[in-house]
Amino acid sequence: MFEGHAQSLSSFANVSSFFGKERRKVEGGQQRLRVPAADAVQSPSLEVLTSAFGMSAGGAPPLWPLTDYIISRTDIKAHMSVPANHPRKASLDVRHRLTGGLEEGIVAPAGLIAHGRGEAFDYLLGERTPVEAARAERAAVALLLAARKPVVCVNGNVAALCPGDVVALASAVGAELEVNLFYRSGGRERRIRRVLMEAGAKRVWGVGPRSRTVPGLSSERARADKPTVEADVVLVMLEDGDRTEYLMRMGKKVVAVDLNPLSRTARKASLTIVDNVVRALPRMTGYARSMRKWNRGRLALVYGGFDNKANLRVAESRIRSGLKRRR
Ligand code: PTJ
Repeated sequence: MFEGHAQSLSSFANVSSFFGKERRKVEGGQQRLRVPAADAVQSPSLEVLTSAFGMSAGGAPPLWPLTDYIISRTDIKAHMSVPANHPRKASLDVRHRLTGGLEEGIVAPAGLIAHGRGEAFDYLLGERTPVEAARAERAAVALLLAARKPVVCVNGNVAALCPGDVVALASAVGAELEVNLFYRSGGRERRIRRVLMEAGAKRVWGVGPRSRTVPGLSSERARADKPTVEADVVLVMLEDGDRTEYLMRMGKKVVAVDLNPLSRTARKASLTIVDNVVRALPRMTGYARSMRKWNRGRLALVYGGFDNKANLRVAESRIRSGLKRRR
């Protein structure tokens, strides 16, 4: 939730038409305003907003954090193109997929923070896929190919960063695609489904009201759809928290992609890939294509011989030595 003080609004303003379901009257003075974050990202242009508050777009905006946020959306657009010779172009281009995704109502505002955390780890990894990550990716693909009912879960960050890659991987391993969100709203679910369909998905689950099908889990991530409920192997990406543990309590194997080897998800998953999702997914699709015809016995040799805890220790020590290298 966004919370802010509406300080300089002189008259009533009904914000419900802008921000969806949550209807609040805002009076002058220091009244708290609560707006669902997921709906705020669908917010109107600055002109629409300011005229509704009886101001011109050029006039002084209220001291209102949400307005600052909307102003910054216009700045985002203006600064999206990075010169070809910029030394950090690749990294900035990836960032802009997220800021663009925020603007389109796909990425949750907190997704930008999550990405920043990932970037820090990636920087220490040297922004490339180390050998232990490649090993984990190959083992994960073997596990997914051997699964009876694999599912690939997609959140806002993944949908914005690499929609084509996630669709290609799901198709290469024969997995269902399911939207699973921490900051869940019907609008975000539908927009993410649309992005995946545009990237070539035939069917996307996880859209529409569902009961909480992951027992014990209290966040919105508990609203799993049929493929996750029935899955034997679940691929989760960029989602630290407790869902992995609860899925494992349901008897599933969980594959996690997470640049932080110390995260709760990375530590609890059956198989953890410490790599940037934008590099991991295309590489995994390549492995899947080369292993597609392997029988279950041969696949089992690959994932059965993989030691997740030992691999995580290598990933962690690489990041620690990355800290020394960068000094
Ligand atoms: O779209 P929603 O509503 O489901 O919300 C998604 C976010 C990302 C906001 C939510 O899942 C979240 O808050 O995630 P966390 O708890 O910050 O965890 C994200 C994890 O992913 C962190 O451990 C990051 O280091 C890691 N990470 C971030 N970017 C990448 C990444 N791992 C791999 N590749 C990345 N590009």
